[in-house]
Amino acid sequence: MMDLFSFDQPQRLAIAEGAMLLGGRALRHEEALLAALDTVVAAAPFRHMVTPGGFTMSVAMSNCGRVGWVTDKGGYRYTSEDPQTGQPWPEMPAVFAALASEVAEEAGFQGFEPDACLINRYEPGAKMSLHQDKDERDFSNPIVSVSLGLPATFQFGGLSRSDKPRKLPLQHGDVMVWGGPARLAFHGILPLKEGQHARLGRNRINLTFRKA
Ligand code: MD6
Ligand code: FE
Repeated sequence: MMDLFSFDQPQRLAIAEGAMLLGGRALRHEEALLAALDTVVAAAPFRHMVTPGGFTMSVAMSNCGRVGWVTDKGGYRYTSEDPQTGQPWPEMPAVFAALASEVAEEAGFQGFEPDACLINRYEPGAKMSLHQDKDERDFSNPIVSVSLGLPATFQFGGLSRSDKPRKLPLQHGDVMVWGGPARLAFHGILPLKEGQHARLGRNRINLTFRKA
């Protein structure tokens, strides 16, 4: 049988104008990505941030890169320091930056140089409600999103919150590139199902690369 998500020829799925799923695209870098991830979260540990409305998020977060995305009672924003340690966010590992830039190009977005990588950790039950990524300065840059660990169901909606979202399964190693007319689409993650992943145990990790 043909390997659907082979390393050489990842399955490319057009989700919408400007949004593409490259199935298994990160698998060839699996070991390097996981090692770099360990280094980053040793310096900037996962924490549950609070929304401006006062709710503690079920997803635990960290960041690396020149700036990192944070939320607290003061709002959503990018900061150059980790508010928890007072230190600059860890540098973006070379393997992260290279993957994000290569995959963006494969999806038709040339010259993507992310300066922020938000790292999301989901345990079973954790979810991300429908939202738009709009805290960045320039929406001409795409977003590159790498899924690792337990599978999840991604919801992809339209430009209006009330547009009924499509459901899309995301697996370990899948990469989504998201820009152009899809850049401000509403999206979210349904509550993670219970499971065990060979490398990441009871976790799903998502790396979201952006130009802040
Ligand atoms: C997640 N991802 O996959 C959450 N945002 O855990 C996002 O919120 C996201 O995957 C913008 C573009 C791609 C994404
Ligand atoms: Fe998002």
